[in-house]
Amino acid sequence: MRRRSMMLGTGAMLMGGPGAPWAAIPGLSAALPEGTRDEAVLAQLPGKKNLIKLTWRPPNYETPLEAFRTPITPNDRFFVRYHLAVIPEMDELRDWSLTVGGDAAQRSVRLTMNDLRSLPAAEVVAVCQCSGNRRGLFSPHVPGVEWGVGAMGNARWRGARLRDVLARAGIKPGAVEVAMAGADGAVLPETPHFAKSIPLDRALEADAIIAYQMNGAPLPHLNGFPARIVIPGWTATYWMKHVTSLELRSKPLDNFWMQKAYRVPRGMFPVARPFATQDTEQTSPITEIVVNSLVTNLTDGARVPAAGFDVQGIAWDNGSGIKSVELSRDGGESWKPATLGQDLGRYAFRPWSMRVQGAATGAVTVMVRATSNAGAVQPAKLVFNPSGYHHNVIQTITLAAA
Ligand SMILES: Nc1nc2c(c(=O)[nH]1)N[C@H]1C(S)=C(S)[C@@H](COP(=O)(O)O)O[C@H]1N2
Ligand SMILES: [Mo]
Repeated sequence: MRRRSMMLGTGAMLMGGPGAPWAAIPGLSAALPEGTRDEAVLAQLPGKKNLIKLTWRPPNYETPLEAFRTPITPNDRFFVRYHLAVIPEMDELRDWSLTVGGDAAQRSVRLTMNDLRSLPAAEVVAVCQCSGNRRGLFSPHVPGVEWGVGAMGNARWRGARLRDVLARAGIKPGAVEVAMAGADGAVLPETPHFAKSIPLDRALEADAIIAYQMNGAPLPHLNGFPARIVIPGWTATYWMKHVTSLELRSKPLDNFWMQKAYRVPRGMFPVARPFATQDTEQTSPITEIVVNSLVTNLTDGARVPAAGFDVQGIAWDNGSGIKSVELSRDGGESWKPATLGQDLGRYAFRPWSMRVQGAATGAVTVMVRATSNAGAVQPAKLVFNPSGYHHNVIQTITLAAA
């Protein structure tokens, strides 16, 4: 497959019309670094409606708050994140095939899209969330893409099971990881190609898929057309887009993206099942999503009627599912349960809502915290880590009641 740069040039940018100043982007947090706020604009990538542009090359665009009012995030509002700037065009991607091999494979095979579609289809509704979602809200600020709250989305993914695809190649005893690489690449040959690995046992679970559909449609170009990996409950760094190779490995993958990036201090974020082949004494690879929630109908400073108003939002975790969402109006002294909405599956956004009544006029502070079925609860204080991952501190918004 030839590699050439996608033309996200001035033409595409002009389609978005003039940029809006940050204050005009509803829900964009005042806590973001000043430079990020100043430069953030609403813009349209090809095939997308307005997203919040953070960087253009490579494209890093997040979903505006209003698109989270439905528990399924529409394809044309779904965030876009790339590490490297050379993204193949659609006509090149239509020639797609997938090679499956590696030193722990019995043979090397190549699958076309027809092969993939001939395997039994599996479906899962799951949150795709960047490890660095909300990094821009870290205090003190840390380097990296300064995401607000929208480096995530929830979709219904449909595709073939990874284990059925791996079975085509045959798995040798001694296989420990499956490495994945995509069709996008770097401008400079020195830059390490983006490749990631997952533990073999996670790859063999029934919900790990190679998706060719998102919300009933082919994957959008910039969300991984024609096929991407979906590892429900794990952060999106493992959700390889435009996936073109799978490698069964008898040894852990030791590239930059595994050994240096996407790591958290060991023990800081407990997980149900460790990714043991990638642990060091000091750090672990980031894996499972932490429990989190987001208010979607109100933002800091919003005017509300003192007589009564609704607070609505979503909550999600690593797949244990959401047990409860609670609101506090007294700084966290007492909590009242919100009503949970439609359950789209344990890996999905869970909508919730609560009617607040009898607020005094003036400033009303509302805190929201979610608890998972596994018993994890959002922390009162940010769990600081140098790469700015797993931001899930309890959200506090102050409203103006009149
Ligand atoms: N091929 C490829 N896949 C990738 C990436 C990438 O840069 N290239 N980035 C990963 C990261 S870090 C994230 S957060 C998600 C973003 O998925 P999206 O762009 O569909 O929202 O894709 C993942 N898969
Ligand atoms: Mo990410």
